[in-house]
Amino acid sequence: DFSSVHSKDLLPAENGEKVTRLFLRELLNILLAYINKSQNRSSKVLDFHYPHQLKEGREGFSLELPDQPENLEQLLVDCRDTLKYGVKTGHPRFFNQLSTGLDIIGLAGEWLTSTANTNMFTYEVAPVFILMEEVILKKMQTFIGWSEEEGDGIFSPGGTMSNLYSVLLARYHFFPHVKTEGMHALPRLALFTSAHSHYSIKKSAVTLGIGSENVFLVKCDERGKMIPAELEYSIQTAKGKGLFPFYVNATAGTTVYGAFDPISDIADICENHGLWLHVDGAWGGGLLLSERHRAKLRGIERASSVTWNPHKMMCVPLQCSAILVRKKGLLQKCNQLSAEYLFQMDKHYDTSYDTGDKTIQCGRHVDVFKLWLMWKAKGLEGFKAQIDHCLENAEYLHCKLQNRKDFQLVFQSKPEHSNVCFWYLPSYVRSMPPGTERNRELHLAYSGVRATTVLRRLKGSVHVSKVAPKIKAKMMESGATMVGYQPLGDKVNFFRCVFSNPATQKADVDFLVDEIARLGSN
Ligand code: ABU
Repeated sequence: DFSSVHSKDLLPAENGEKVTRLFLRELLNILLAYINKSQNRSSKVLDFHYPHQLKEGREGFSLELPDQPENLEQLLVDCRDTLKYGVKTGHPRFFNQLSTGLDIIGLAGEWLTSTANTNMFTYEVAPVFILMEEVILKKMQTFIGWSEEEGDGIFSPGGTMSNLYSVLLARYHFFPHVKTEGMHALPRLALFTSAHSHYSIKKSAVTLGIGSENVFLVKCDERGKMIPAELEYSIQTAKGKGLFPFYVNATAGTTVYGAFDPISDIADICENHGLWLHVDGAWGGGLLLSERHRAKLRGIERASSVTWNPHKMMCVPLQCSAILVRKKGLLQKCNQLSAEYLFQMDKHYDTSYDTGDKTIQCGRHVDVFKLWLMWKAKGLEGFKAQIDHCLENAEYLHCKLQNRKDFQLVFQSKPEHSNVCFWYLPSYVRSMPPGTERNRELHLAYSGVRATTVLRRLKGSVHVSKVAPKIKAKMMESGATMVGYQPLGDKVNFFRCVFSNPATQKADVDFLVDEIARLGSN
């Protein structure tokens, strides 16, 4: 019972060791119970509450901040509640995000990292972690295919930030004086990325003062891959308008379709025009570790920079994202400001290990240790096996949906990554023969256009409008599974199932399909 104990009684309080141990053990019990529940298929993925319900503190869970210290018993209750109302992203039936799963070694790594509570800016305060980062980044560069003499990088707070680094570096590479003179000294820059690429490329242009209108969204084929001829056309168009093309992003594993842009063909175009080629492999980079799948990234070794998020396909606990740069020294030159209080040049060790000045941050979380520890625990073989397993699950779902009359795949071809995109078919759509008329009805049912007409025709069926959002709402309220949906281009809302959790088995895939069908037909 911790009801008469407060945080002031914990270490560094005198004689605080025993109560500290007891408190942390109790917390550990809470976390272990949560971990067990996360892996237990009979427990829910989430216990959904609307924001006002959580804010009201209806079930005794208060978000309000007190003036007086609360006792440790209350803090343990708060910890339990925080987990209770959260989403179990490690549950084998959580398919909602690209980053899922709960790796126990990764978790141990994160605990150690928090306990060490150090900062990644200098060797002085993070000697072991800095060296681990060097080892891991080198390993990743080897899988990209850069030579021994090439390669640099840094862990950053997520794929969007890693992509931001790529645009920043490309701009600096062509216009080093931007660092001192700013954007006014530059021509109007243009960058190119596919219509299916992640919005972070456009956000980078916004953040860096390049402007969203100067981002050219290159057309994709039906499968979501950038069409090289369209890239060439976009570059010519930009030049014709007097813009200065400097950067192309090729995506290895698009967020929704999981498509891989043809990197080699794009690299040829970049070479011809002298452009920086970035590969956003935030999602697909992990496939480099798999013998079965790495050919999908053919040509990546020709990139000037690569984003790779081990917190996605490699199941490393959030966050763990790397920006890898082919040209050594560029990160440092681009970002270095040599703050004298931190990066003293007269230190008694090799100050190139004070990697913090390569970054646009000052303080930097240790993201590398959990990955390093997981690599030790699994070896390359372990990562390969888990990645192959996730893609097998996607193939299984794809194959299963091909044989179901109540589902329609968004594209028929086999998944390239672990994304499977599909519609659930309302019964009246299902009964129609495939073709234009059926597609039109599907569109109406999902988009909610003419909902009342459809409603009259269907006499109150749930499928009258916006099918996916309605199924998703019911799914979250029942809490047994979670999968995302979105529209894309001319495609009305469809489900996107992604697999990155090695704990997911075929029976979980069966469960998801049956659950969507159950919720859709009720
Ligand atoms: N940064 C992309 C993450 C998107 C997703 O998890 O669906």
